[in-house]
Amino acid sequence: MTALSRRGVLKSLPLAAGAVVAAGAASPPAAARQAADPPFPEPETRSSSPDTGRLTTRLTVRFTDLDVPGVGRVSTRTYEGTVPGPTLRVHPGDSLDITQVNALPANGDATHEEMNLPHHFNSFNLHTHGMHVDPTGEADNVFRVFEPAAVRGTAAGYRTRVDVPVNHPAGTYWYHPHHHGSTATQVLGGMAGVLVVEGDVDEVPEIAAAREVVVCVSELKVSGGRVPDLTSHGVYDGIASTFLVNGVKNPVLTIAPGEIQRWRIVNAGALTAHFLSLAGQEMHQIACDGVTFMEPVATTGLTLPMGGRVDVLVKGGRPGTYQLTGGGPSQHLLTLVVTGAARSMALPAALPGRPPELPEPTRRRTLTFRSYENVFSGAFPNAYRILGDGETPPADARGGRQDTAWGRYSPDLVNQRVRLGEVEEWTVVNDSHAHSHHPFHLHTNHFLLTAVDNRRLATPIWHDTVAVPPKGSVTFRLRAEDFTGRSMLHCHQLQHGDEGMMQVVEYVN
Ligand SMILES: [Cu+2]
Repeated sequence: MTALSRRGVLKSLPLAAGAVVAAGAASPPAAARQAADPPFPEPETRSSSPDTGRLTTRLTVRFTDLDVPGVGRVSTRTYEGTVPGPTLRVHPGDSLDITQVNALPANGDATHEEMNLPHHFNSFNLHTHGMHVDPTGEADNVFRVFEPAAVRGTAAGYRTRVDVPVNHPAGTYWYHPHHHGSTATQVLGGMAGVLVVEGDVDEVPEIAAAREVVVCVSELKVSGGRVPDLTSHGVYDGIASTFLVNGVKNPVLTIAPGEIQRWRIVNAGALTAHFLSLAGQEMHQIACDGVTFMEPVATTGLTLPMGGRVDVLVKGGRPGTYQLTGGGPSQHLLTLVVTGAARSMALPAALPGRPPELPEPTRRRTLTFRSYENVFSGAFPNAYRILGDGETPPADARGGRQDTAWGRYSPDLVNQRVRLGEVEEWTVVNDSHAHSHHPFHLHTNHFLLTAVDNRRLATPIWHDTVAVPPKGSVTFRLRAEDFTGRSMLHCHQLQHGDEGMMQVVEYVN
């Protein structure tokens, strides 16, 4: 096993050792095995102080030379020199206080005229994906721009302060840059990290007894020792994605027969959805997008769109070697080796979940993801748009210009205004051609998915990101709460987002 970051592996040692101890009656063979094999790689962890309830940390972004397994030496933008960045752990009621230093060089493209053409690949900001927190000011505000220190003339960092509400769901979230125009480029270079909110679900005895494993799936686009900037629409077309789990290609994890592990799986990719499968082993989903279910749900496969997370309990079955597969059956993300003395661990019967219920909606809206191909001249010939209520797109977009008003994203334009407390029903339609996936992501509030392609779910599911099937639709209920101000909704195929599939949503009282 080759580590993407030497530092990451060193930091992972105490974690792995702790997991063995926490497992209690680990049999001698299991302990010996842990000592002999390289530990499963985990990102460095930074936790809030139990005394102050504060996680004060620094995330420096710079070009870093990494040895990417199976690819070779790559110069790419990273958080703290690692892919993924450190895992941040907080509790409900805590404060996150992050200082980001932008140690990237000045942007080569000094000016840009059109907001919806990718640009300024060395500017960023910070999004706490999925968290129900303030989207304004110095909090989860994706309208901010963190310029390179070289341009700004000071090495002082940009500060992000996020107060986690005391009733925030405990679960798996993540952070990544969200500067419109450079998000795809930066995430495809590995800028992403896991954010864990610890809480009630972790205290369920069966879950507390289970070894916890972070599975952060990165998607890198590497060519010629670098991750190309998104300077033309097709720049990534000929480059196969490199998928890494915690910075390592197909790392090996061990589990005993009968042992239960709790995996926090994050799709930290920009372009590829995963269809997770762990053939031959039991998998029980306990949370989606950070929100815990009412009870575990046995599953044989899960769709994990870009930006989505699932928490699952995996139960070791017959000894042998198994694969967690992703983009397709041949896409091995992680190797699970079932070995050692059998253990007897139980699944929880009930979970402290959020009930999948909202009252009848009093307002409805429909949004449509639409792509117009070859309508512009230049490096970005396609238009990616979200069309809202009452908007009539041109019958033929051909000949349209970048500055047409239809569905055009502008940070100064509010596309959707949502009143706090009001229950709405939204239908998001994907009318793009058959292979175009558009994951819908809403910032600040979770929504309750009730139907896919007009077929009602037996049990609705809370999401912040959901795959909208090609030529299909999703329907959900939304009740925005607690936070007013301008926020975002967009396609989480991040290249589409950077090319305009993005809207401003304003939460109002
Ligand atoms: Cu899209």
